[in-house]
Amino acid sequence: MLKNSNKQLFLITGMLLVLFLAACGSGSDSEENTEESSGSSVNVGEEVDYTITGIEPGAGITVTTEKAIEEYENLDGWQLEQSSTAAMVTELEEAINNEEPIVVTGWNPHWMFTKFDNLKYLEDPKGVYGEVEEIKSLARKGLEEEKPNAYKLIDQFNWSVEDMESIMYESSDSGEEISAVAHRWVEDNPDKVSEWTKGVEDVDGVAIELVSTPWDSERASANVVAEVLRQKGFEVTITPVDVAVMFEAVANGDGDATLAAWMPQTHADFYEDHKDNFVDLGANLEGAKIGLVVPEYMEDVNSIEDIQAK
Ligand code: PBE
Repeated sequence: MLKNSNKQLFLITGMLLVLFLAACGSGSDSEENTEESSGSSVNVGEEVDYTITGIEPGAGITVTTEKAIEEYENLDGWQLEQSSTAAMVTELEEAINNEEPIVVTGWNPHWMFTKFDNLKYLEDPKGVYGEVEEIKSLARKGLEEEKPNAYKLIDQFNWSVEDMESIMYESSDSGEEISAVAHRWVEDNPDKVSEWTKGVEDVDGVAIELVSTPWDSERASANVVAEVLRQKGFEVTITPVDVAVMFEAVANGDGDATLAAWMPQTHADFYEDHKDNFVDLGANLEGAKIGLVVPEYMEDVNSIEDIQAK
């Protein structure tokens, strides 16, 4: 009996504590809100510790963000926290759940804009991140002569942001592997697939290596094209590597092709370094984008220039 009433007491104290803390929390929240709405200087920089939450060190958007920090005077003293896309998304989710400020590196196609429907790109008056990006296919020199059917198929591969995102959403939603979802996408989209395979002859076990990057967008495209190549009789390997290694591999012939070159801004430096040593097959997707992204509740921050210097 005594035990039970003790438990109850704990329970009641616990509940009171939760209520008390919740009241404190909402109190400080509304204080913040009044400060913001009264237009007084809420220093977002200070609140986020002058840190942009970024992704992997090997990403093009990481290089581009380092450039932005150099070019925008108001980003003086800011740093880019580099970790992984998964860690960045987790931090973004936590910030959104607490309505706290956060500045992240973001891009489309990606499911982050569906999962969080309150994100906005910051204006970029200096154009560091560019307007729109396209994703290009690059082939190694000699591929056209040596494996003409693979070259033709890769050259004809072309799809939309919505196509790519549908695979990314489905996989992030269900937890199913991108390769499995991509496989199904190929079954469900015979019209697109037949455009890509027009004039492509079947082969018997010719090996082909696609070099790619490890992001979901690129896993989607690589797996879709790999599946179509396999249906044509190719033995396909997908090798996910850093952006720098991907460009090197296509340039020195270690890999046959990539479907993952983001241009004209994201991978500009890598492209420039190697452009004499690969064949540019043009865009396979148009309408991609990269930039700095914040939640919409950061109402006073609409442009990169609205961020305060340290
Ligand atoms: N991304 C997604 C990559 C390309 C694909 C924007 C994170 C990057 O290199 O930054």
